[in-house]
Amino acid sequence: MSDIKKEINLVTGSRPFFKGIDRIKYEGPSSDNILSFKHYDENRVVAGKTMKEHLRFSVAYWHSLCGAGQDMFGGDTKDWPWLAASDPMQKARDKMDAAFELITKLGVPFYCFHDFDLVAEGATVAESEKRLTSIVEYAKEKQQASNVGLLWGTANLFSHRRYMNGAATNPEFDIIAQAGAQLKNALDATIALGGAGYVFWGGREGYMSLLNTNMKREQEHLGRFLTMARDYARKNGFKGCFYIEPKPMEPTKHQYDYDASTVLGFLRQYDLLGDFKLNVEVNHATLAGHTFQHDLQVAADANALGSIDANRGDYQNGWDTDEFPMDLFEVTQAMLVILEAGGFTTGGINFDAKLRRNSTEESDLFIAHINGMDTFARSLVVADRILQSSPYRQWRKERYASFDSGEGAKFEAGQLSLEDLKAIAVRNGEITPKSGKQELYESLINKYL
Ligand code: XUL
Ligand code: CO
Repeated sequence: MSDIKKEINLVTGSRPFFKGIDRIKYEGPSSDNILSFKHYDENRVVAGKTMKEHLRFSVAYWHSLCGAGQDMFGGDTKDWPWLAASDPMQKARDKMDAAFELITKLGVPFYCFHDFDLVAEGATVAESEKRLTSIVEYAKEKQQASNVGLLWGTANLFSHRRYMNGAATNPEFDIIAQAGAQLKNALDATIALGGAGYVFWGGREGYMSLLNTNMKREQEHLGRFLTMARDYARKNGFKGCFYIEPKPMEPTKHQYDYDASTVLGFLRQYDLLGDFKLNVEVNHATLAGHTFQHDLQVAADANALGSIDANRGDYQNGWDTDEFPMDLFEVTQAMLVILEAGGFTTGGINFDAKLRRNSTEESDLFIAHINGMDTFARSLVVADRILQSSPYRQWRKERYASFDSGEGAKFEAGQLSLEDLKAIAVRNGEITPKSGKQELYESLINKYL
């Protein structure tokens, strides 16, 4: 038996869910095998690291294992066999068998979950905790056998009806306490599984109408809640990174974590920047009216680019469609920012993306991930070549050359007054501005793609 087959049997047991699909291998761009990588060669070295080390891919439990096609207009469309059991613990184990089979066959090094993706919430805090503790033990065995790690954990503080007015920002204290209990257990699970990170996405941390909302008080409560989480986790040995995942709207009308810039202001205000970075999601940035690369750059400039949720919005829709990424132009521009920022340390690329409702075969899950991984791998290579061999950085540097010496340098150093600027302007007379040459930069990306 090959090593890869042994590894898979160890992880999935004797009952594979993805029959007929073997470990996905790199076969190169000329291969016609749909179930192979054309660009992602995990051992290929780019800019001093392997692709696997650079990209740190992760499968999102909620979309790929729990989602079965339900939307606002209709029920499930996918008959995933791992969701068939009626007993909650059996279902949780089946789901985890399927998860680790999918993850190891894809050769993805990480996964991410919400607490109740792993196992259904119980009727009481105690029952939920018991279920979670039990499935975490199972996950530990799976991680050890497969060498797959937890990129980050999180708590689902937005689905249950008790959170309809928010979790940490709920106007009722008793609901904040419920959220705290859930947060504590999710942190315990993340710590037990050696999570490299812990995410807060404020699904309902926001408001629908200002008429019934004390925004200042709610945001102070959020600051308190995050501080308590940080203190608890650090006290209990969590060495990973906390992330906030910005999103401007949906499900609430106004979310407090609107975009990267808003979140950075919040983290500064509550003195949390030492422990928190950002988990930037493509489709959230675009919902905020930005490009993905814009929010990445805002985070990077504050030394807070932690991790990303990879997906793609629909150019015509105004909501969060969470499609698998495949836009090379967009992802290449993102990889330029990520590489220039020094790449990921604790973070990685989590596929927070779902199959379309009418993609119903098990193999579709593989095809979607393979194409997403190939898109990032190709963009990594292109971005690295642009940075290493093209005049890109030099052009951008030269655009600001007037600040490198003389009066421009004095301005940057704070050595000029407004009166000085006036004297310089009078001396110079009218100036002919230089071309921004946007199209030239765009053509460079096309050349290297
Ligand atoms: C929702 C979203 C979440 C977070 C984790 O838009 O992106 O799945 O990533 O709660
Ligand atoms: Co996300």
